[in-house]
Amino acid sequence: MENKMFCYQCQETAGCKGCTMVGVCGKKPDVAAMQDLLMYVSKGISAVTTALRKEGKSVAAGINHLITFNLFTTITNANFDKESIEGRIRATLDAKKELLCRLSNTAGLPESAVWDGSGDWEEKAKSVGVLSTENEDVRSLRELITYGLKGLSAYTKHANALLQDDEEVDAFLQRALAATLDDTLTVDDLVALTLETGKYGVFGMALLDKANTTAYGNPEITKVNIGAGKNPGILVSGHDLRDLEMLLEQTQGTGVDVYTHSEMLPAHYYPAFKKYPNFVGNYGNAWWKQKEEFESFNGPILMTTNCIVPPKDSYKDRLYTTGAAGYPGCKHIPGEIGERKDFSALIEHAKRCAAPTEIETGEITGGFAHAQVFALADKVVEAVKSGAIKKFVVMGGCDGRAKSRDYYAEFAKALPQDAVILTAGCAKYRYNKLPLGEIGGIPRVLDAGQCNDSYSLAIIALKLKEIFGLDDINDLPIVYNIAWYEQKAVIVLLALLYLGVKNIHLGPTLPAFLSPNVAKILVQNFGIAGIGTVEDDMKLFFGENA
Ligand code: FSO
Ligand code: SF4
Repeated sequence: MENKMFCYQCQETAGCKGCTMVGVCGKKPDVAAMQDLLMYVSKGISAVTTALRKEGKSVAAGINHLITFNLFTTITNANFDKESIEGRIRATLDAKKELLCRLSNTAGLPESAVWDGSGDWEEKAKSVGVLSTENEDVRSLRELITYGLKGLSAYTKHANALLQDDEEVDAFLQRALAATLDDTLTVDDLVALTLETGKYGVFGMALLDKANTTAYGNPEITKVNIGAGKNPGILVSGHDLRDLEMLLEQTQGTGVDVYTHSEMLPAHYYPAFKKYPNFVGNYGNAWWKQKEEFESFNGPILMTTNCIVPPKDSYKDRLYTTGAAGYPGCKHIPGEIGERKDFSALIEHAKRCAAPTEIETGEITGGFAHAQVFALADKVVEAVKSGAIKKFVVMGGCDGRAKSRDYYAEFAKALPQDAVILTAGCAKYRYNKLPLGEIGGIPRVLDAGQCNDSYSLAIIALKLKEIFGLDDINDLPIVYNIAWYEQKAVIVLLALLYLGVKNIHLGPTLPAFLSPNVAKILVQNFGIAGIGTVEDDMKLFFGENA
C-alpha cells in the first residue's frame, strides 16, 4: 500500500521502522506533510543565512529565533495544528524573500532556498520528505543530524525565552541544517558533522543552564509534594520555565493553585519558584499517562511544549497550549520572546473547576544539578573512596508508553545497594517513587532536573574525573543506561558522544533512523549498544556477583 506519510524520528515509530499511515503519536498525514514542508523551508532559509554570513553579513536574532522555533514545532508530540504550521511556513518564506535580496551571490543555493511557495503544498511536501534522500546511509546521517538539531532548537528556544542568545550556536545550527541538503558531502563528512552537532549540543545546554540558573538560581535539594490540595488548580506541563513564572505571577491572590506535571517537576528545585505560596506540588507522572491524569486533575492544563497526547473529549476544552505547542481546537496562548503572556483565560477557567482529585500522596526528592552535587562533593568522593558507593548509573532520558520500558523500573530495583542512579528527563518516573533508600545520607536516585539538565550530569562526571585525577572520562565508575523517546534525547546522546563517553546503552530499542551501516559506525567507534534482559544487563554492568 502506498505511504500516506513517512516519519521515523521517535522511538515509538510504527513497527520500529516508520509511521506510514498515521503516527503512533497521533500525527495525521496532512500534518506530517506540512511538518516536512516546514523542515524544507527551514533548511532553505538556513542555506540563505549561511551564505549571508559567508559574505560577512549579519543575521538578525529574530531570524535565528524563527528557525529554532520552526524546528521545535516539528518535534514529536509538540504541534498537531496544521494551520499554525502553515502559518510558520508562510512566515519563513516571507523572511527568506527579504534575506535573499541582501545576498550578493545566489549561485549554488539549493532549490529549497529559492522556492517561493508557489504550487500545491501537499504535492510539494511529497517530494521533500525524509525518503527523498535515496541512499540509506546518507539519509540516516542527515536525519540523525536533523533530529539532533531539533533537540538543540528546543533548548535554545527556552534560553531565548529568558533573553539569552548564542549567535555561534545559531550559526552552526543553520549551517548544519543547510548541509543536510548538500549532495557533495560524503558519509565521512556527515559523520564529522554529527559529532560537531554534539559539540554544539553541549554549548546549547550550557546556554540554557546559564539562562535558567541566572534567572531562577541553582537547583537545590527539594522535597516535592505529590498530593493534591483543596483549591482549584492549573497544571503546567512541558519544559518552559519562563511560562511557568508568568503563570505563577498572575495566579497570586486568585485562590488558584499551580501544579507541575511531567518534565515541569524540576521547577520546584529552583529557589526563585519557592516564594510562590500557591505553587503546591507535582501532579501525576510522565507525559504518556496524561489521559487519565488530565481527566482527574479537573482543572485547566497548560502545555508549554511537548509531549501532547491527543486529548479525550472529556478534558479537551481544559487543554491550553503556548509557545511551539499546538493542538487543533485547543486554545493557544500567544506571546513572543520578551512579551508578557496573558493567562487570565486559564485562571478564570480554573475558578469554575473542582480541585484536583488526589491520586497519590507523599513526596519525591530532587534538585541534584551540578551546583548542589558540587556542594556535596566531599561526601560523594568519600563514599566512593570508602567503597560505600561502587557505581553510578546514568539512567536519564525519556519515558514512553512501550511495555518494554518496565525494564527500567525492574533494572532500578535490581541494582546493587551500592549503586546510585543519576537521572534527568522524564525517564525518572519509572523509579523516582520507589523506596530505593540512601547511602550515607546520599539518596540512591539523584535527579538533576529536565532532560536538558543531562548537561549537569556531564559536568558532574567531568568534575569527578578531575577530582580522581583520571585521564579518561570512561575510567570513572559510571555506566550509562539511557532511555530515549524523542529528538531532545538525540542531542543529549550526541553531546555525550562529543564529550568522549563510550559504551552507552540505549533503549528500549535503537533508533529506526540508524541504517545498519550507521549503527555499525556508532557501535565500532563509541560502543553504543541496546539493552538486554535486566538479569543479563546486571551481569554486564556489575559482573557475576550482581
Ligand atoms: Fe520527556 Fe517529552 Fe524532556 Fe522529551 S516529556 S520526552 S526527551 O519531551 O524532552 O524528557
Ligand atoms: Fe511516528 Fe514518532 Fe513520527 Fe509520531 S513522531 S509520526 S510516532 S515516528
